[in-house]
Amino acid sequence: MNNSPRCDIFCNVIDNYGDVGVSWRLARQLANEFSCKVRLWVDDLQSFVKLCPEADVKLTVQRNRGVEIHLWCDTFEGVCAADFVIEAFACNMPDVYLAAMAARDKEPVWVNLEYLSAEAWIEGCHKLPSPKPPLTRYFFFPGFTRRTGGLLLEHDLLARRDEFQSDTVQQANYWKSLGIKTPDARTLKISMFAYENEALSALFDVWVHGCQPILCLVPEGRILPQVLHYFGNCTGLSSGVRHYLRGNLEVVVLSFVEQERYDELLWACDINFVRGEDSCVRAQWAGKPFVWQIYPQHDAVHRDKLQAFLDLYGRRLSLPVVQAMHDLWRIWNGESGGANVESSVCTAWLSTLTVREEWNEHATSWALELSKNTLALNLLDFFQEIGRIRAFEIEEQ
Ligand code: TRH
Repeated sequence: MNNSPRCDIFCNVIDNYGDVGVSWRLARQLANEFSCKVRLWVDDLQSFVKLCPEADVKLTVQRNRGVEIHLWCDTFEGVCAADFVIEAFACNMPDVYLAAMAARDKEPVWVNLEYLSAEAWIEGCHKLPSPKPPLTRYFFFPGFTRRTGGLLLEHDLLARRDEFQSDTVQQANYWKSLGIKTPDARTLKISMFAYENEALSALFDVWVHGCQPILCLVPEGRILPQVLHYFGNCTGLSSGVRHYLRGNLEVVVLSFVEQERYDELLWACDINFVRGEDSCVRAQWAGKPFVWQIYPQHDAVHRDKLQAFLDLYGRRLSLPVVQAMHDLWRIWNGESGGANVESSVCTAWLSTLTVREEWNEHATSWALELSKNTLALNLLDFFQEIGRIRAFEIEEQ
């Protein structure tokens, strides 16, 4: 892109990996696909290094994948503000930096990149200005419809996904890299990236006693203690791979991998359990059925968000698929409505298996449709749009 802007992205890590995950993905894309000079200011390098293991937690400034990564510390003395400033998730920009923005001859374009939601109201708030004299900040909402900012998608991701999914050699190499022999065709492959979850042991019970072999791949993380507890806290080590077997269920624990490699796990599995924001989007790009554990919020607003997504995603699905999906997702999000979790999980899971073919087809077309509206491109278009409006206003004066 000609005249690519210099971009600063600010990220305050609250907990988990979603905030830094989105910021890092966006930073890489702006730098590598649009030739922007990008600085990512992040206040927690310990979390960052999980996604980018080559990074060094001791360095306050470093370069990786074409991005300049800065530890966001208290002093911003002498800093020059960029042309395009992206504040991730209303993270409260430092005063010194705001002063540097105000001191520029040409006011930077400043957006607050919001959390992802499928709720209808975001269409009305997307791109709205919020004056912060002498500056103006704009709300920018990622989303699933054309009237929102869209989703983060690398230009070649779907092509790489298709190549992987149609190439048995790549898949065999992938399983080998995990230290696992290629699962046979009968085995249902499931990835499970999740928070603590009350329904886990009931779901595992169904899988243990089911008639189809299940390989469940669990990246290290918050659900792991529950998984280990289910298997009696034994070490489960065999040839360097942590795996557990009971009945028809085999669980393999995976190390947390760098961000670019997580996609392969989603592509290789038949059903993906994901959580938060970024992994949920990646599961949609994988074009496979998925089960979303939404990030729980104190005031329970996440329930409306979950429902809004279910409504949107389910619009073109037949009633049995919608029903199966709703039931399973609700249980997985702690909303079994007081019903016995064991029996509801069992019913919901069996229904899911019967509708899998239609869900699979929908997941593929859904990904294709979403791919027409991408966040990084929309952000850059918005940068240009504001530039044009401001130039026009100056001419008019
Ligand atoms: O970590 P999360 O639970 O993040 C959450 C949400 O984003 C939530 O909206 C936010 O408010 C909260 O944090 C503070 O889930 P998420 O969003 O899926 O982020 C996980 C990131 O980790 C994602 O970028 C994918 C990446 N990842 C890897 O890089 N390697 C791995 O092995 C795995 C399992 C994930």
